[in-house]
Order: sequence, then C-alpha cells, then structure tokens
Amino acid sequence: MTTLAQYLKAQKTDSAVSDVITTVTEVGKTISQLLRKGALADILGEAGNQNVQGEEQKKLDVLANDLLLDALAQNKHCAGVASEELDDATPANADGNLLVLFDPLDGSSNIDINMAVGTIFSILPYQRQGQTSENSDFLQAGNAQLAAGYLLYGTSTMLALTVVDNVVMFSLDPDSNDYILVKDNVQIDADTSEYAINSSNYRYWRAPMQQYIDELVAGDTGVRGRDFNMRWVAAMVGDVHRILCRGGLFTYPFDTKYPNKAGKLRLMYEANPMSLLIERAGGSATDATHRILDIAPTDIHQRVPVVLGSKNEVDYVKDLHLKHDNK
Ligand code: AFP
Repeated sequence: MTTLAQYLKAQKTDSAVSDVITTVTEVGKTISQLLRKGALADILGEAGNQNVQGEEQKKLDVLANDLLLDALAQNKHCAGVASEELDDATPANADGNLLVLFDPLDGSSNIDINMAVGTIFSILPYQRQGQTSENSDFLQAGNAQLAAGYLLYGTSTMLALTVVDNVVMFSLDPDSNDYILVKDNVQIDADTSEYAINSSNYRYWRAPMQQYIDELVAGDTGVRGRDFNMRWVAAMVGDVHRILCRGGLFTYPFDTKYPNKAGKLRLMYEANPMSLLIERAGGSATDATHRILDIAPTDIHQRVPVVLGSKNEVDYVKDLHLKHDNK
C-alpha cells in the first residue's frame, strides 16, 4: 500500500510542490467530512441564511473556498492564491515560489441533491519571489503548470494527480484517513463510444458542434456507423473522472447563450488543470481547434470552450470545426 506522502517522496517531487499538494489534500479531507455530514452539519442552503440556532449559515462552496484560502495563505511556499470564487487573487507569502489556483467546489449545484462535487487545483511557478503577487502573475499558459489535480467527493473520495509525466489516483481510506494509491499511470483509450454534453444548449452551438452531435445521435444509422452513449454528471470533475476511468469525450462548447462569454468553463480553474491530467493520460484537450494548454490567458477568470478526452474523438471534433471554418 502506498500513501500519498510515500508516493510524493518516491517520485522525488519538489518539496515545495509536495508541501502545497499536502495542504490542498488535507483541506480536502475536511471538505469531504463536511459533505458527508450534509444537512446535519447545517451547511446546506444559501450563504447569508441563518440556521436553526439563528447562526449565520455558510454555503459549502463558500466554506470550502475559505478553508483552502486560509490553509494555503499559511503555506510558506505559496506566494499567491486565486479562486474561482473570488474576483482577485490573494497575495500570500512573498518569499514563496508557487502560485495556487483552485475551484473549491466544482458542480456546487449538485450539493443540494447529494450528488458528486469536487475540488480542482493547479500549481504554477512564481517568477517574482520577494515581491507581492498580483493577478498578472497568474497569467501563465496551462503548459507552465507544475502540478494539477482534483478531489472528487463521490461515493468515495478520490484524488487524481499529475506531478511528473503521468496521472495517478488515490482513494481516501475512511479508516486510516490516508490517501492510498489505487491507480498508477492512468491511460485513456484513443477511441470511445461515450460522450458528455448539455444538449439543451443545442440551438446555441456552432454548426460543426451541432453536426457532431447529430452524427452521434444518429448512431449506427448515420455516418459514424455505430451507437454512442451519453452521460452528464453536471460537475466537470465527475465527467473528467469517468473519462480517466473508462475513456469518453467531454465538451462544454462555444455557445451564444450568453454572447459575452466564450464558453461556460474557466480556463485557469477548470480547463487548464483538467487538460494537463487528460493529456498526461494520453488524451487530448482543445477549445475545438486549439490546444487548451497553449492558450495565453489575459484574465484570471476568462472562459473557454472545452472539448477533451479520448484522442481520436477530440481530433474528429477538431476536423469538423476546421473543415467548417476553412469552407
Ligand atoms: P457549478 O459549479 O456552478 O455548479 O457549475 C459546474 C460547471 O461549471 C461544470 O462543472 C459542469 O460541467 C457545468 O457547469 C454544468 O453545466 P450545466 O449547468 O449546463 O449542466
């Protein structure tokens, strides 16, 4: 049995990166416990409401955000923290050499229906050691990430992580409260017959995405010549986990539902860390035409269309878009 601490040591992980991963995953244990208590912990409901004792209630995504922020601010290696929940990044220890970004509870609308949610994190190098970090320090392409991962709070709590060149998974053992390695060198098949998309947005998609989904729905009666299956967790962390476990394609494509947003998902808190995991597991991650990890960010909260998963299927979507755009 290999624990997370033993794994990080065996991989000779940079000690600062290892320490930050430990901080995030320790907070993950607390978030996992709070989720298990559910309504009993008085944590459900909207932030700002009062609980039965008349105390101020904190919604769990706010609580998760605060727990991560507080713990990381105390980590001496962490020069700054950016959260999907906060407008601006928070400077931490100027002497630190790392920046940490997180989505504290991805899929938070799933909490109220007792479904899977997760914490996604990304670690970047900090270039201006000794000076106070600013939002602009975080504007690095995803390929600069030193490590990335997520905690999935599902029927069990799992950690997916990449620190070197492969992806590993740990399961949180409720008895020992340790993360135990359960999958080494996770690999995604290049081909798949499973996809994930919120089809209710069909009328807002671009023509090549509509064509792609039409082809999948037509199954063995259409040009693909075989049937496809659809799954949607409504938490990216759950859909990506399924893809790392058994392949598939996940997309939240460009749509015109909200014309000022390029897509729903955030580049720095969702798309970049998930893309690093997916690529290191042999899959692909694009915005439909370009590699996500190459995108130079201009805003810490920018949104991006996402098409990721089994390589051949992601390439198929890319070809449809390129053919359409070059017409
Ligand atoms: P929330 O964190 O606001 O619940 O959003 C989750 C998410 O950003 C992503 O994790 C899901 O894939 C996607 O939204 C689900 O979107 P739909 O509401 O369109 O199903």
